[in-house]
Amino acid sequence: MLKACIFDLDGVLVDTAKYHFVAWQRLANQLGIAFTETDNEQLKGLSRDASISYILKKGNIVLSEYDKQHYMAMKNEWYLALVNTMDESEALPNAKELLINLKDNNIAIALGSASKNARLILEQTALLPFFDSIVDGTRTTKSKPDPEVFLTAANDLSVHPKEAIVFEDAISGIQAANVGGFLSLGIGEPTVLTEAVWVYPNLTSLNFEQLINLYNSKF
Ligand code: B16
Ligand code: MG
Repeated sequence: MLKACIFDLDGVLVDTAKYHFVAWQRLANQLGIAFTETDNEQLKGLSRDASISYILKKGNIVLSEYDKQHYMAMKNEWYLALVNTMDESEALPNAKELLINLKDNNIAIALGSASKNARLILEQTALLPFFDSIVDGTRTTKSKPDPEVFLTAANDLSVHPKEAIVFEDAISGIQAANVGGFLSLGIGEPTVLTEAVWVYPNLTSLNFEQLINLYNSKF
């Protein structure tokens, strides 16, 4: 029986990638490294630490751990200034409606995100009250494709992975869901998210009834 839905944040419920892009590009430029939209795509779903490592590698720059932490903190300050301008209108289409619809039908709801800023973003976009569990970058030690983030969420909700659908926009997130034994629903391009059980371009056509039908079709 479908008991829970676990949502990734960036790329599924909100589009914070555009703010990450501005902040990472500012940092990269300061270090004399070019940073394009294509680079930004590569960072989707990666942790902050893995993201700066990608940029430094691109620029052939080696930094001490101290300097790395300093630059990461600087990037995060710039990013947070943008996040603080977010409001309800930045929840992606049908995100709030779907969460309400799932809640009305007693489906438990969790967040499974790599972001250490997840709670603030949910607050800004007024989505926080819908979540029974929030598993973010402050609660995990292993990055996707490790299933830790989703397994922790399932544990919080006292459900078995088989009883939950994971909504993800990143390849690594889909892999994490699959490895953890969840049913994965990709948000994006079927040609990119080839390992997802189902792929939808966004949340707009999804509702409780349809998710139940999709879920039941697998058992
Ligand atoms: P922060 P998700 C991820 O969010 C983003 O996709 C990724 O680009 C970002 O580097 C990561 O969060 C860490 O974010 O710097 O806020 O801790 O897709 O897992 O919700
Ligand atoms: Mg994402």
